[in-house]
Amino acid sequence: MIKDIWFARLTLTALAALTPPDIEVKITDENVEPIDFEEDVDLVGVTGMVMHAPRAYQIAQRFRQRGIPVVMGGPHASSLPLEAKEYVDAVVIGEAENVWEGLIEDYKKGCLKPFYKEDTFCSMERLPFPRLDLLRKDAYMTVNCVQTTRGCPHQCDFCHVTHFFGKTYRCRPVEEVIEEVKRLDGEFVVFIDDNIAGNRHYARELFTQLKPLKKKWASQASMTLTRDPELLKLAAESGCVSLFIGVESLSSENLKEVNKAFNQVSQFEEAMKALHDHDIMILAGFIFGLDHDDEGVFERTLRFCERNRIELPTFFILTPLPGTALFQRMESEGRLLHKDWGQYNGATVVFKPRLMTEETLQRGFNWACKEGYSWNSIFKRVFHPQQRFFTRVVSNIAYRSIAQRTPEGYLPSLSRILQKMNDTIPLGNTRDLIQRVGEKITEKKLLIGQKAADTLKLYSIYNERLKTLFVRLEGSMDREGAKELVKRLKGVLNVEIQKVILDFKDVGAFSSEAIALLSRKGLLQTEEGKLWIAVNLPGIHD
Ligand code: B12
Ligand code: SF4
Repeated sequence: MIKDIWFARLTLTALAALTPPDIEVKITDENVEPIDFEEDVDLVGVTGMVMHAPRAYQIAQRFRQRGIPVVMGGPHASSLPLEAKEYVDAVVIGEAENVWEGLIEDYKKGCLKPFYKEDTFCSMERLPFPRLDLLRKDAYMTVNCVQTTRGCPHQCDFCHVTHFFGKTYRCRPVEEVIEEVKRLDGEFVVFIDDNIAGNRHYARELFTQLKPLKKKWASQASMTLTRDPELLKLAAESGCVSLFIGVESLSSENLKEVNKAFNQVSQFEEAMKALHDHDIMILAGFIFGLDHDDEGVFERTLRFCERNRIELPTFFILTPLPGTALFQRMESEGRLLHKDWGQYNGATVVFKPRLMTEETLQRGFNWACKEGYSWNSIFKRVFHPQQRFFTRVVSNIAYRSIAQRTPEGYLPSLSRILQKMNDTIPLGNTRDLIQRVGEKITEKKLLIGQKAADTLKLYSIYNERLKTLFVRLEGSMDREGAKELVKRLKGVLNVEIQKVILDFKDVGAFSSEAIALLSRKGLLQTEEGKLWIAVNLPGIHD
């Protein structure tokens, strides 16, 4: 038997609980056991995410060949019901709670309809407790899965949840959740919610009532929870030992573009610290391949995880799932490589990235998965005095065994260079700085203040497709700063980079020596076609 390191799926146990008691139900989870295609059954239900669609259709075909009708539901069938209908007898679009009994009645009468869909979301009150008795308990890390809420108040571009469960955040009555938790064996529970802290008031009540049960629990939450010290403390006191947090990207531009600007990059380090201060283990999700990701993203992200001792980093390749805003955008831009759903698994490139090639994205992702679970990286992330040190090491070993199966990857050659390029250059002499002239001069002065007066920050991004390095400069520049800049830029010049664009817009002050040096080295050229192109060049006055 295959042992699933994950927790059991709630989908089919929830569906079994909705089934009238006079009907015998059997659950087969192909993650942990093979399907018996010869089994004597009357009706087959299949579920699956997008990546499971090809397999779900094969399974349906095998049973239908024997004349057994098949019903399909879940994220994929709900997003593409017409496609699913070609392979099955009936499709349940969306939640099953309000349609499943009716469907069974129709089946008994021999008149299954092609589609079942309720226009409203179901009530979260009095949901029957999932039929955990139908699962092979020894096959999972735990079968204690409970759902407290559905939907999410946010609407991230790449996420399927809001489209599927609605923007309205629906909560089960706390007392019903508590009753369900009380009935579970063992001390550990997984709340499979997408965002357990999506409603502060509800979460407060839930955590308060969980406290006396003395259970330990894990779940998912958005980063907003880390900005609420009172709620975070309560979560920890109620038994929270680990949280999956969708960090997604270290670039504000990326986060803005995918409608996740509520994740504030400047607060990430603090957020991770807040979780650790409560001894909450962090499972952080990162997406590679967003439109502002260049070749440096893999190493940058992994080093962030190591610096912040993120216990279990999980890397995904951006995947446009049908039904999401991202899918529509990618499709309208002609960037989808194919619609072979089996490859829409978060580990395979299925679209054209903007700043790098498909191959670089795939190899860089593979590198991050493997390197992230190398002993060296595990050591950096978990080796610090912590109460649950043992759990952290054991979980890393389990993740490492999965990471080892990732195909070989490599770090793109420019990655290291890009990290170096992005380092801040400290200024030695700020006395001779000359303020830049421009409409935003006063604003700029305030913005730069004393902080930027003694540094020059470099933000560079490489477009592998255009073979161009874009460098945005921010702060102020003296002769030493300019010298260091020239040194770094010359260092990046290699066959791969064909053009460097320097953007001076956010440089608030220069020394005249710095300008002279840049000009002498040929870095202030503005003509197209040159190797170096300077934009937003400084006008200065003394
Ligand atoms: C817990 C969870 C996990 C767990 C366990 C997976 C599982 N299947 O339980 C883990 C952490 C392993 C996981 C991993 C992944 N997950 Co996940 N996961 C979830 C989560 C949060 C809850 C699933 C759940 O139990 N829901 C509760 C049940 C009751 O709801 P339900 O499954 O939708 O079922 C209802 C209806 O859909 C319907 N129904 C469903 N199936 C059927 C079948 C029939 C016959 C009928 C009649 C009705 C019916 O009836 C049910 C009751 O109403 C969902 C988000 C969500 N809120 O659903 C994401 C979600 C399912 N995951 C998602 C993704 C993308 C993944 C990953 C691919 C991520 C990645 N890139 O690696 C991996 C895949 C791993 C794998 N190999 O399967 C996406 C799927 C999107 C899509 N369109 O395919 C979701 C929707 C989240 C999202 N952000 O978009 N996941
Ligand atoms: S916060 Fe998480 S669950 Fe909510 S929409 Fe964004 S990605 Fe989806």
